Amino acid sequence: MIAVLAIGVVLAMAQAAAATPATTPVAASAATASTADDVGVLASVTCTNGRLCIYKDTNFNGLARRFTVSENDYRTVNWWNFATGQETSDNMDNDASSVINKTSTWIRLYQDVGYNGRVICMGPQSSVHRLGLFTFDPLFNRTMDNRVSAHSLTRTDTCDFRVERNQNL
Ligand SMILES: [Ca+2]
Repeated sequence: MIAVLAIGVVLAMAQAAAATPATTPVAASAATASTADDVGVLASVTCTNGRLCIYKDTNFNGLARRFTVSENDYRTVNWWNFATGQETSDNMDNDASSVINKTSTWIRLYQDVGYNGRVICMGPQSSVHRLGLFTFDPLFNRTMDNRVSAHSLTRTDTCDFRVERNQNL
């Protein structure tokens, strides 16, 4: 076992040396125990097949909501707390940070209510762990994080950003 690990480290070092000489081999810390912040303390609801799942926090954490139909105004839709099984009084408008599309269709997320503004298109079985990946104004670092206000499972508007079928960003 130790010999196998040692070979793995050597190989990792050789690969690292070929690309970026200063990197530390990842294999060396493989046995490190999990810490509180990476074992799902804040983990939210699982996104089951057939649903579009919107999460308040990045990495599919925190308050969330699951959908099977379109919603044109997040000001009128509240987050759910899946840890308590209760709907909150906190509305979803301009508050989403990650999304999973487990439906069998393309879905669209909109910057503005009424299916307006910039559009993120997501293929079937795709996900985005951080909507901040989608920058529309680099100068002022404005992104799609905390900006989505509606979604559609049926519309075909032009995409400003795309996540392909089965792609996980
Ligand atoms: Ca918005």
